[in-house]
Amino acid sequence: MAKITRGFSGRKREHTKELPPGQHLVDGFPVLSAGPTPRIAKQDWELFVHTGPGETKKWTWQEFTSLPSSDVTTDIHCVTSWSKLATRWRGVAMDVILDGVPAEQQFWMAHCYGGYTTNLQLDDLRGGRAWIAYEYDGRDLSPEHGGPARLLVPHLYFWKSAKWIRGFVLQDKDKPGFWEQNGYHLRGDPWREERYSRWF
Ligand SMILES: Nc1nc2c(c(=O)[nH]1)N[C@H]1C(S)=C(S)[C@@H](COP(=O)(O)O)O[C@H]1N2
Ligand SMILES: [Mo]
Repeated sequence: MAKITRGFSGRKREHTKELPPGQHLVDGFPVLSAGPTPRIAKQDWELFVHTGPGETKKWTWQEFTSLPSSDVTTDIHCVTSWSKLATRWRGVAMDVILDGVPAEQQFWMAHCYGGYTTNLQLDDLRGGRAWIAYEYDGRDLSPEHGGPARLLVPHLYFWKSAKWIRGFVLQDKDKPGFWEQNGYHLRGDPWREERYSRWF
């Protein structure tokens, strides 16, 4: 069955491919960083999950890359309105990293090398929809795009996909991260157009 194209614009995909409201496709892969690109050598890289005083899990690069990983092909949507379809990644599912975390531990802050932060709920990090990606398009993730490793949460706007991921800290409630403090939505579902927080 062919898809029905409404109207005739001559522009490809305008009405045939499902994009979230207000989004358009880009060529290439834009780089959006709030500051300079940190360069972290793999031997200095470490990932942590901090749930309380004295309760920190840590992985070195070697330990992290020994965890089971998966290939992910997914669309990504930046709040500045560009989207990219069928991007290819390889990474470790957040289900592996947050294995054993009880459901009550719902609110997390992702922390990055370089200081960027973004808040995420456990329900958005688990269930096979978030990864720590270390390959893009079959190659090591480049520093500009967050290498050695970045968070990938493609069902939320791309600002949630924290580059140069360093770790996760449990929060007692949902608190805004870097962009959220500057007016972006606390959750950021592109299909609901949760771009900005209503308070701003
Ligand atoms: N550490 C860090 N992560 C970040 C950002 C950033 O500035 N610093 N920018 C966010 C934003 S707004 C977007 S759109 C994507 C951009 O990722 P890209 O540069 O790989 O396209 O990274 C997100 N993750
Ligand atoms: Mo963004």
